[in-house]
Amino acid sequence: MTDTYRSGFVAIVGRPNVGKSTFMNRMIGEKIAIMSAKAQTTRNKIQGIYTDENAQIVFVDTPGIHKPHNELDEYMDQAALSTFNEVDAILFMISGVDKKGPGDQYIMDQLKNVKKPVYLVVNKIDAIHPDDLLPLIEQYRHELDFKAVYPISALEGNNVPEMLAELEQTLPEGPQYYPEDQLTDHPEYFVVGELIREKILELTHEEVPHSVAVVVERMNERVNDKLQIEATIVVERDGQKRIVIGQKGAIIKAVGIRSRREIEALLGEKVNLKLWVKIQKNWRDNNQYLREFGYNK
Ligand code: GDP
Ligand code: K
Ligand code: MG
Repeated sequence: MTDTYRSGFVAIVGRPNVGKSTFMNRMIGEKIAIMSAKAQTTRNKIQGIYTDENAQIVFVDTPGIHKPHNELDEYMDQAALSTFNEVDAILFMISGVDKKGPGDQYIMDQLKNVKKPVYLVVNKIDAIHPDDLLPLIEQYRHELDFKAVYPISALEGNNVPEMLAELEQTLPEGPQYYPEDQLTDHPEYFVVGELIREKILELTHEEVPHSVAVVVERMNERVNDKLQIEATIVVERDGQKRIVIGQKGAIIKAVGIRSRREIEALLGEKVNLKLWVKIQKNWRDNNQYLREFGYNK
């Protein structure tokens, strides 16, 4: 393990059937992929979380990018673009066995306006002739300046570890947003945290960035048949704290009410939810703080 732990959000985009789900399942394992399907935010769906000793990559889906052309196009394009500009990197996946189609082109056209690094991932190389690879890549590369190009096979795994290793190196220094053991042993901690985070994003109208973290601290005691859940919302700046709390606590109260309803539905029992908001400047870099808040690193 290296000194610097890295973490970040990576958007994975591509038209249907290029192999996005296959790729996620290979890296994350079915259990977590299925579980996190419940953990949707309004704009971004967490597809899966990859964690190793050096880095954590949170893969997000971008709903707008898959929409067909209609009167909502402009709005959806804007939503997708704002997502793209919030993540740390974008994987644009194409299929090596298919010609470039309108679906691929549509996505690439949107990516032209994005300032974050875009990687071209050519999937299904197990099924193509090597001579066909370069001409295909050129069709994309002459239109967009990719940070790197990775030919992979999501199905068989070729080049996937190499791609991950390079991707990790481009991520910023940061904590394990999601504790690895809780993901596997206590998925409900993670799902509950994500539900709360989703409500924050919903109610703050995108003013609070993805760096907001929700740490579920306790969730095992029952008082009067109500499960006691305590969670801390961690933000980096005073302004973000004010937004999350809202006028006379209106936002945090609404976050609590909406979250509790969904958590009760999810867990099938009555819940008493307590929320705190804490500011930790540059908390992503502060290891002492992360230990206090239950992160592993
Ligand atoms: P998605 O719609 O982008 O999520 O694509 P899927 O992951 O559902 O994959 C679509 C189809 O492509 C499925 O039949 C997969 O088995 C197949 N597929 C995905 N990755 C690969 C690959 O690396 N090689 C080959 N030969 N087929 C693949
Ligand atoms: K599919
Ligand atoms: Mg899929």
